[in-house]
Amino acid sequence: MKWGFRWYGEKGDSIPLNNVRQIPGMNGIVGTLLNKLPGDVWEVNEIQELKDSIEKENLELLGIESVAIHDAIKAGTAERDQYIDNYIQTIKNLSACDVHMICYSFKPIFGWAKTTLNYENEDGSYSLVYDQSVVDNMEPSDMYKLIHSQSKGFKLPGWEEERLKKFNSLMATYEGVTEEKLFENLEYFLTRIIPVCEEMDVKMAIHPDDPPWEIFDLPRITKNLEDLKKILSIVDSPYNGITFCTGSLGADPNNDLVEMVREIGHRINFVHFRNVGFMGERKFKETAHLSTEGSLDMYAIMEALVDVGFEGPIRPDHGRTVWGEVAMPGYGLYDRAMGITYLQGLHEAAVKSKKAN
Ligand SMILES: [Mn+2]
Repeated sequence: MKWGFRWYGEKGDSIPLNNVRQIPGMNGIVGTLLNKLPGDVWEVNEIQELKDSIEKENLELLGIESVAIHDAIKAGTAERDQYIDNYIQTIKNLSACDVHMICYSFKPIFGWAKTTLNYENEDGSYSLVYDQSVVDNMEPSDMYKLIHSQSKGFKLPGWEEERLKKFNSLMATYEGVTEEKLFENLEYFLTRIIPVCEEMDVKMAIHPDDPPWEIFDLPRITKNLEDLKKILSIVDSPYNGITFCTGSLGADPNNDLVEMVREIGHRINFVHFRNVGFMGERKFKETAHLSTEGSLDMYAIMEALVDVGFEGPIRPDHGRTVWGEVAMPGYGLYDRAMGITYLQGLHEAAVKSKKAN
């Protein structure tokens, strides 16, 4: 596995790359260009600049998270072809810079949602929490206000203010887009881009829904094993793969993560590793990464990944905010560093126990 860390760039992240470099066993960064809006072409010189800044610290650019999909593609409007052309150009430009993995999601409007970004745990650390009962009592547009009021001034991925300004027209864009329609639009997109990905050696990795159920009546098509299998069958290619996000899929207790890895592990192109703690019906918090701190069996998941021979990039996903750190909610240095050290330990144990048996 390639051990990675999500990093938002010199201007967008509070954490100096050198600090990431000091985490034991770290191989690289999953990076992004924060100035890019969905639909923009990522130019070679911009990608190269990002790559150079990472390589200067002896780290590798393991992939991009995310190259966002324009709403015209997701909603299937008349302008989609031009944006797919742009996307294809970005794939080619990434390949020209020797970058080979793109994490993306295909979710209308809300990429991820939480209701509390700074929930205080008993030990004084802070977690992100999702509570469906809060969402049930609010308007979709209020979700933006709720998230922004808690972002501590950080620009949060997927909650760009530029999109908020166009919120009503965005909602209108998705009018009539059912789950079936959204799936067809993904099919249209993948059918066009995957042949290019194959040629360019760039692996796509779709991120599951967070939370993995419908919110505000917007369709969701990456919620469970059935959904993911359906997506993988659109184009039967290793380049059409998934981001296995344990915290997203694991928020639904009906999702058996070990079974998922065993069934579709050969198509996992990227792993997000984090734990969640169930607090009630459709209510959960993002805990520390350890199995004992949350509801998921992290060792069993790691063991399954080792068993299926996963060799791609893996990173600790959202952590708590601890030790008084001032950081983007979910993306502090300390708890994610503890998280990756723990998951490297799980990995070593799983590999050695497999050899012993
Ligand atoms: Mn994730």
